[in-house]
Amino acid sequence: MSSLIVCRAGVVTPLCPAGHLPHKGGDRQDAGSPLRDRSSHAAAEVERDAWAAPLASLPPCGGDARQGRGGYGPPLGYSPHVTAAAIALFLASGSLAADAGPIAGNPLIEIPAGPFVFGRDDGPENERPRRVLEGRAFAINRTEITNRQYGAFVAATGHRRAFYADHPLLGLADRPVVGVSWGDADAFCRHYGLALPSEQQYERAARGTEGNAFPWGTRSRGEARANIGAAVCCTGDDRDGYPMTAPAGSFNAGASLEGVLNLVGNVWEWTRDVYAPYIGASVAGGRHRVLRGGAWNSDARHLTTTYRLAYDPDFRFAANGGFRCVRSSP
Ligand SMILES: [Ca+2]
Ligand SMILES: [Ca+2]
Repeated sequence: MSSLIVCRAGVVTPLCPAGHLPHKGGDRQDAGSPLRDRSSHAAAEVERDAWAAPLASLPPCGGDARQGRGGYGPPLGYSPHVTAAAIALFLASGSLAADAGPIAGNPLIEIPAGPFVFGRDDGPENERPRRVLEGRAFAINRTEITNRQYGAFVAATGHRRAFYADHPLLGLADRPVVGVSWGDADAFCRHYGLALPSEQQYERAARGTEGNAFPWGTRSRGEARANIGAAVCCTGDDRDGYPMTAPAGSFNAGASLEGVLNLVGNVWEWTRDVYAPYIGASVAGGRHRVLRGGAWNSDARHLTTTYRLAYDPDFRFAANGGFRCVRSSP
């Protein structure tokens, strides 16, 4: 029997059997929750940002794939920019500081050591303060982990499948995997000898060294730079060509300084960090993990390199949350 997931105020949509509802109050009141000590208005804003939100546009789970494809069709502008062959050529040319890494089709991009800006003073309270940190070198997947890559992991390990593996659009091989808990994502990365990125690693990869607001620089997005949602949270918007997830290799125009894709937009990405304010509060008892970067149904407030979304690590029914992995220096 299906349960109901509240999308946003006044919108209730039947979706899938779900053991959890995101952001429903009590379970977010631990020491690590951003709702603590915030105004009710701020809390309501976070409530609406639940990344299970856009479900009014989803067909029923497990529906007929052909019927679903026919109903949605390839989004206009569907044109994956990067193929495996293109990546191989790129790597062979030596023009990209990367190696093929352990995940087929998803090279690891080298991020050099050095100072970088972390946090900011001109945004939400939980993004403060702005600091300059000395970063260690690491390498990060060029793209979000795709359904094809997650499926190979499932086949090799017997790990449970992604919740939307059979979805006619979200489950396409080249799209970022969604419907994975923090534990699923962590298990994937560990299987390949990698880890989920820390918040600091995410910001260094996404902001460059100068603390840019976006992977492509300081100016707000253009439609060619990221897969984003409507102006008002929380629905998809196909003006960028994609009403839901886009191929993980798309939006080259939005690449980071080192060439990492979709660090803002497409799907939120799990980090390994437990949510806590950067300063001034104990982390004892915190259990929510931080997601970064916004998604295909996010509005502009969440599509930055600094927005921090604390989330239930056990929730695996969201249609717009995925991840990528990093290899840290020893
Ligand atoms: Ca879009
Ligand atoms: Ca992303």
